[in-house]
Amino acid sequence: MTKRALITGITGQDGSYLTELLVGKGYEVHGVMRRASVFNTDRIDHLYHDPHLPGPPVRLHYGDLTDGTSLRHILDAVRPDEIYNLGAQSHVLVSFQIPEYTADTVAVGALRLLEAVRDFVGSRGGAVRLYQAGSSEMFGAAPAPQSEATPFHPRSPYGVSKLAAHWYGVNYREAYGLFVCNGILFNHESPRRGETFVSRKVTRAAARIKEGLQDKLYLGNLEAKRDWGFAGDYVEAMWLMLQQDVAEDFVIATGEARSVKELVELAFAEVGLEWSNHVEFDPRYLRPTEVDFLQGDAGKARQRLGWRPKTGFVELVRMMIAHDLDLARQERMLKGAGYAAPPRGAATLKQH
Ligand code: NAP
Ligand code: F7E
Repeated sequence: MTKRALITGITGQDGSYLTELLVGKGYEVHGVMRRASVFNTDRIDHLYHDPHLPGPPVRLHYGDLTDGTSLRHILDAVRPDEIYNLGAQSHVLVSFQIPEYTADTVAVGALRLLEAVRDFVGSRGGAVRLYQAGSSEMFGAAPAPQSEATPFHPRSPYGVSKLAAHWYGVNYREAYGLFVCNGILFNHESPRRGETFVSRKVTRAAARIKEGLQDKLYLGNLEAKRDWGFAGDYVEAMWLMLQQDVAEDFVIATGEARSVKELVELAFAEVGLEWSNHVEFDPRYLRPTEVDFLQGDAGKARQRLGWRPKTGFVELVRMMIAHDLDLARQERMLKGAGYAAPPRGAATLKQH
């Protein structure tokens, strides 16, 4: 029997890698997509295609985590075996600017989905397994290294909302016996990472500066430390969690922490530039409360899931730089040929 998966946030970084993984495993994949005024499927265009033609079984459904009715309709239509709740307003600094919306998507959105799943399981008698995308931001100010046993101390509306979603998951597991796994994932990046997260902002800028398309990169706090892994490795852990006999929560991390400054040094060195000639401080990128030091202990995932990261920090940064150099070169060539518009995904001089 072909397994059916439903992914919220399928158009995001993790959604695209998870779709690739599940299609490769023979799943029929359904995704919840938000309506936008422009196409927002860049990351999955290579997987999604005209449903009238043969090809990978990927289907998209309009819906939103702020709209419980849409989630219920999609559950009824898809009847999934596994659900991956990846949809979120996932930017920490932006969560200080739109805290209510962040809570509505991240915290109440998870609750809406759990309620819909509870009713779906109750009325249809089906077994559904749910993965909830939790975050190391829930640890916030808790001392490193952080594991499943570390008490939470979130430092942003995003972190607080993710923590509420985490506890909703635990509660629905205990109260109703739902199969819910909370993944507590530390930062994971890739060439598909959103351009306003620090890793991609840095690799994109280093590449564009190298190609003469910009001169400066404006950043906030360079001292914060993060445990950065590769998104492609992390989606495998999500899938593994749902294949266990018992639903549990797992920390997923590399166990190595680097500062933002180390990331910047490495990225600029990769393109043969001295970072200090190009990087400037802009207080706009500081957070009202910062998370200083995240370093995960993924020992439980190693033992129970047999999961370990395959991609190291240096390899990750090289992969991202190589991708962003390609984009920057395309942009430079187009400009040289008199085209004003940059290629899709190459973005503009704007720094968010
Ligand atoms: P991302 O690239 O920002 O993708 C977020 C996805 O959620 C996008 O598909 C987005 O749609 C969708 N979305 C936003 N608001 C929504 C709403 N109201 N209803 C339905 N969908 C909505 O995030 P990511 O890096 O792939 O992360 C995936 C999940 O893991 C998120 O929940 C994130 O908070 C969590 N997480 C990420 C990391 C990390 O380091 N990447 C670490 C821990 C946890 P659009 O494409 O239309 O914007
Ligand atoms: O910031 C510092 C910033 O925005 C990392 C999300 O995926 O991972 C991500 O959240 C660090 C912070 O990621 C800039 O202050 C300096 O200390 O790349 P980030 P994040 O906040 O760690 C967690 C696990 C998630 O769950 C989230 O969804 O870099 N920093 N200067 C900067 N950060 C940004 N974005 N931009 C700067 O200019």
